[in-house]
Amino acid sequence: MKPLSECFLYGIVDMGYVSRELLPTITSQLLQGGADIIQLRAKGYMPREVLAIALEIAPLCRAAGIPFILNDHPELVREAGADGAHVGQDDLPVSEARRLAGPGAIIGKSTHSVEQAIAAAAESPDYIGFGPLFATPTKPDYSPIGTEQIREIHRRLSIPIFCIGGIKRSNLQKVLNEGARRVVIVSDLLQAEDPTRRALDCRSLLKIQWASQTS
Ligand code: 3NM
Repeated sequence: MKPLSECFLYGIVDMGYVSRELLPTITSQLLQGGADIIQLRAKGYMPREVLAIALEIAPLCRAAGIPFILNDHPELVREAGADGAHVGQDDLPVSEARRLAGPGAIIGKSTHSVEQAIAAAAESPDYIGFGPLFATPTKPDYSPIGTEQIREIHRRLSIPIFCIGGIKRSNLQKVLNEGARRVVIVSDLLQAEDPTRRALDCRSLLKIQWASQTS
């Protein structure tokens, strides 16, 4: 499985955007487009439904060698054949999520400010999300935090940081210029006419940035 250190484009299959029937198709499209890590986000679904859906997605990610993460539900990680879980600020602490998900699981945590990111890092997640950078219909109740603190948070933390929230192909270069290295993109990939093409475009920008930073 691809290590997190090599994950730059994080795709979320969000059931707010994709019907259950189309979920495997869109997951495959994102994988073909070079998504390095996939999360299933099924807000409002019962745990048994999340499990059933996850069991359809997990083999696709496994075959692609890509980590598969559940939004919430660390207790389902093993049964679902997932590789980890992502928790929010109001969810379980990282240590509890890790205990439920079992040994070796990837645990990520959402953060919405520099202070939260630093506090979250002290819980030793495998990665954090940092955002929302911009206003987004995917998480309408959250105020955007802007791009000004991206560099600071990368200076202060050494774990993988995935910038998130309102990131699109059209503003990705700006986000990268502001210091982001890894991003989560949800609606811009899921609503694209050709999600594979859109993911490939985003992935190539991320790759160019990554190559320039390491050369
Ligand atoms: N979490 P889009 S922002 C799921 O800031 C989620 O923690 C966020 O979707 C956070 O790419 C967000 O469509 C929505 O804006 C990201």
